[in-house]
Amino acid sequence: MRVAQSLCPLAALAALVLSLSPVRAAVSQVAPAKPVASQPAPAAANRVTYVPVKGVDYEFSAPDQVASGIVVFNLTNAGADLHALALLELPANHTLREFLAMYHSKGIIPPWMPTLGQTGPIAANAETFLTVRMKPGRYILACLIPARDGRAHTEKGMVKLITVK
Ligand SMILES: [Cu+2]
Repeated sequence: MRVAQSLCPLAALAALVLSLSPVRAAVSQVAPAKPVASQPAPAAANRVTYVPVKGVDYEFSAPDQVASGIVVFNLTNAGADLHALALLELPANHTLREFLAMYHSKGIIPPWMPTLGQTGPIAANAETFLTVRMKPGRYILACLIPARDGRAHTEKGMVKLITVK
């Protein structure tokens, strides 16, 4: 009964609108906005961003900045050696230089550096994908594969700092 009562003014309004064509035109212009308002736009957190990453012997070519949300990294191997993509978070109080120093001297990823994900190694002309949810901050793309001479690919330059906004 309460529903019927609350609908009565709407029915009266509808009748009024139908009897006044200029008003009806105004209402029909406003109407399309209603579904948009009732369905909230996807949150920035669920925005999906495609990020091509080209790996060569020995560096990454990738954008310096990436939008936060769901990020799809597409690594393509344009070199001759095997390459992989590891995604590491660089906390605000640490530097890329610190990461490289520890990784090259001790062969470990610093304990203060979270790993978001890593692809397997891929051969020349192959591709692979890494999908992660990223919040704003600084991150490092690194190829953690040792070269034939035993030196890390990062040591040869296969590391890149990116910023997520
Ligand atoms: Cu590599």
